[in-house]
Parts: sequence; structure tokens; C-alpha cells
Amino acid sequence: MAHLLSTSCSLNIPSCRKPSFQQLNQGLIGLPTSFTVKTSKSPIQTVILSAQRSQRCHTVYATATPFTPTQSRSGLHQSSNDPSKAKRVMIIGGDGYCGWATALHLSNKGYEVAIVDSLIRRLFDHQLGLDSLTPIASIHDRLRCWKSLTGKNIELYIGDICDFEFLSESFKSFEPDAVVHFGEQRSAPYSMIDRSRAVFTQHNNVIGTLNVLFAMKEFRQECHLVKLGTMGEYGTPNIDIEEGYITINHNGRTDTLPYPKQASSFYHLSKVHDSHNIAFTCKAWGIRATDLNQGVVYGVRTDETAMHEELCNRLDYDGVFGTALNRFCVQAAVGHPLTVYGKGGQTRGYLDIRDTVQCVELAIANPAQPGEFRVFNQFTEQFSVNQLAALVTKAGEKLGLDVKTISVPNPRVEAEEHYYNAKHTKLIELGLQPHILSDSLLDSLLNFAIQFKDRVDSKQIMPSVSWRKIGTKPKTVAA
Ligand code: NAD
Ligand code: USQ
Repeated sequence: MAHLLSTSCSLNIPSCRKPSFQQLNQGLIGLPTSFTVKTSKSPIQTVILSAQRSQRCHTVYATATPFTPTQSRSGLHQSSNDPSKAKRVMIIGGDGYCGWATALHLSNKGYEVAIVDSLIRRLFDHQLGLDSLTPIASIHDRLRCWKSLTGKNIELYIGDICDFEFLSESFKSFEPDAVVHFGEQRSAPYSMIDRSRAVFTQHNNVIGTLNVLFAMKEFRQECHLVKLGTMGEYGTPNIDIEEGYITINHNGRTDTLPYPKQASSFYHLSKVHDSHNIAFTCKAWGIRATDLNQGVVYGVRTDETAMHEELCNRLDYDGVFGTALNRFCVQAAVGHPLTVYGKGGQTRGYLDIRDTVQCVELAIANPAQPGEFRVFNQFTEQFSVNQLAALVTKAGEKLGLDVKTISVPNPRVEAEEHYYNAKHTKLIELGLQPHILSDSLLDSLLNFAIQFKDRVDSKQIMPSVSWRKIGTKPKTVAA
């Protein structure tokens, strides 16, 4: 499947050459729903490659209109090369849940932003028959809407970062000062559906990140990589989790070493491999990088996405891409019992999507040094699944909902009762002002879910992917 999308196309947003996009998109939707990783060129790839040959242009972008950057609190969102110019931030995965909110936030703050995205996330939904709770506009309509509301351009490069030629052209064209890398297959259940998705996940994530590292070395040595990792890299050890490194005394000697990793899905493992590759290239090539080990994100509205319905972010509630708290709110809204897996003592770090965008901004404004591999644990509070279910039940009852909880046999292999205490002070020290999960946020998320409840497909709610029964053969629907 990676090959089906290892393509890029050329479009100009202001001139609204929508048909080409629609053609591409329809083509993708029309692909067979079963797939294997192919080595030969797909028909779609052939069409696109010939289009590329005729245009010799691998990038899709809207020419940025020059604008005067607004001054940040610290004045640090300026290009290191020329302090009078706004910092240029490339957001890989900028059409996704975290990336879209971040792209708008940084654009609003006066950064020059480009989105790089293969749009493969939209394809996953089509292939598995899933949909966001919220209706989401096409990336082109989103960007046109943003431009018409704010006058700000966000450049757009559509292609797969596993295609190094495409990525190189994007780097040479946009010349980023910082790259925020969200562009991965990010669902643990998706990576555990079958062999094909496991291989795809690790190929897409590990090779994509390697390509970003090579592109930085080749074209933008000074550029700062802000890479989205995950708290799940650490697993659930029976000791406190530090931020990236732990000092160990062993047989009379002491060293500060990367914190042990115990990931529990092929997806989470891809993040561990990424972290190792990034750490190595920081040492070997002097790359500057920040690994943001993010917890589970909840919420949907940010200041910018709330500005217009066409800017609305996605909200996943299904058993493959939906995450715990978002799922529970949607379940409560439609009268489905909250799906606690196993004993429900699974504890994780959580954060509001408004804090995701804040954390990324802080990381960019305070870059790592050349050669530094910096690790921040990016979450604001810890909850067990049972605690989340209790909070949603209470908030739902206040809104007149009858909220029930069921214990679902755990489809995953994970500890259901365990110690969990993870440090998360570094972003606070840089100035993060957390949005704590409050009654009002739960109310607003629940009301959002109620507003769109007619769009919910209840058949997609129960988990359908088993860690133990992972298949070898490609499945055509969410198992
Ligand atoms: P998402 O699936 O909504 O967005 C990811 C985007 O990346 C999609 O638009 C997709 O099309 C794009 N993409 C994937 N592979 C690509 C490739 N090879 N080339 C170009 N574009 C590609 O995911 P999200 O929830 O926004 O997560 C973003 C990042 O944050 C991921 O790396 C994820 O691991 C991390 N993260 C997410 C959460 C969460 O709760 N959502 C929590 C912790 C960490
Ligand atoms: N869970 C339930 N019921 C549900 C859904 C989940 O009990 O209906 C449990 C899971 O078993 C797990 C916990 O809730 O113990 C969290 O699961 P999740 O689906 O909310 O999150 P996870 O699979 O860990 O993945 C999500 C994102 C991923 C990110 C990760 C951060 O999809 O991209 O890396 O959160 S972390 O969890 O810190 O690794």
C-alpha cells in the first residue's frame, strides 16, 4: 500500500484546480479495499508519475503571500538566518488531527507554515469504512477557508515522505527552519489488524522519519526536528518514568542512558525505532531534535478550528482510530455503554488538543542545540480508564444522559492494574499552561458529540482488532 501512495501531484491552490485533486481522490477511493504491499507501479502511480514528468514538479503549493509576522512573547519565532523573517515551519501530517490544529495555530501566531501530507489517513477511513464524527472539509477547502478568513497562506505539498524525491523537492522549495513531524500511521489497533498493516506501519513510520533525517542533513542542516513520539514507548514499568533518560548505577559505575522502552504494539514499536534513529543522527550528524513523547490526546476545538465549520477538526470514535476519552464521550452521547477494556486500571498520560498545539509551539520557539536529542514527556494529567469512565458518567448525567459502563474482554495485551508515575516537567518549565480536564471541557466535548450523534455508526464502536488473533492475510474491513 505504501507504493500506492508513494506519489505526489501538482496543484495550485489559489487557482482552484480542483478537478485534478478530485480525480486523484476518487481514484484512491475506488481502489480495492484489500491490499498488499506492492512492488510494481499501480495504475494510479503511473498516471501521477506521467503527470509529474510533464510538469517536473513534485510539490503542491500555494505561493505564500508575504505578511508581517506578529511578535511572539519571546520574539523567538523568527528565522535563525534572518531575524526579521518569520520562522518557516513544515508540518508533516498537517491534514491529521494534531497536525491540522497545529498548522492553524502556528499560522495564526505568525509563523510561515507549509503542510506536507499524503492524505493517506483519509484513505484508511475509506478502506475500513470509518468516518470522523465531525464532517471534515477537503484539505484544499480548509486552506482556502483559512486564507479567506485570515489572509494567511498555508503552503501545501501533497505526497508521501517515504518518497525521498518528493520530500527533497518539498525541503528545497519551502526551506524550513523547523519540521514538525506528525506524519505517521498512528493507530495501535490498525498496526495489529494483520501482517500487511503491521509491515505498512513500520515501513511508513520508520522509513518516513529516516527520509526526514536525510533531507535535513542534505538540505537544511540548521533545521530543528520536532518529532511526535509517544508515552507508549516506555510501557508501564514498575518505577517512575523519567523524561527520556535515566541515571543508572551499576556495579559501581554510573551513566545516564536512554530510558528503557517497552512498547506494546507494532505502532508503538515504530516510535521506538524512530527515537533510536533520531538519537543516532543527532550524534553522528549534529541534527537538532526534540522527541515529544505525547500522551493520549482528547478534545476537538482549538481557537482556530472553531473559527469556521470548514476548519473543523476530525474526531475519531471508532474501535481502530478512536482514543479512550474521545470514544467515551461519543459513546455516552449515543447511549452506548462505555467500553472499558479488561479491569480498566490501565493508566496513561492525557492532554487537551489545545495543549498539543501549545507544546509544539514551545518546542519550536526554544529549539534543541545542534547535536542534541531532547526528550519531553507531553501530557498534563494521568488517568486510568476506570477514572475516565467515571468522569464521563458524571458529566453525562448532568446533561441528562443515562451513561452505563461495560467491561469488554481486553483485545490488547497490556497490564490492567499497574504502577504509573511519569514525569512531565520540561514543557511546564518552558511555559506550558495546561488546560486541565474540567467539567466544562467534558460538557463541551459531550455537547459536541450530541450535536453530531446522527453521524455515528454504532457498529464501529466495539473493538474489532485482537492483539492475540492478529491475522496474516489482509482484511478488507475492520475485522
Ligand atoms: P492522524 O492520523 O490524524 O494524522 C496523521 C497524518 O499524517 C495524516 O493526515 C496522514 O495522512 C499523514 N501521513 C501519514 N503517513 C504519511 C506519509 N508517509 N507521508 C505524508 N503524510 C503521512 O494522527 P494524529 O492523531 O494527528 O497523530 C499525529 C502524530 O501524533 C502521530 O505521529 C501520532 O503517533 C502522534 N500522537 C498522537 C496521539 C493522539 O492521541 N492522537 C497521541 C500521541 C502521539
Ligand atoms: N481503552 C479502553 N477502552 C476503549 C479504548 C481504549 O479501555 O474504548 C484503553 C486501552 O486498552 C489502553 C488505553 O485505553 O489501555 C489507551 O488506549 P487509546 O486507544 O486511547 O490509546 P493508544 O492506543 O495508546 O494510542 C493513542 C494514539 C497513539 C498515541 C497514544 C499515546 O492513537 O497515536 O501514540 O495514544 S500513549 O497511549 O501514551 O502511548
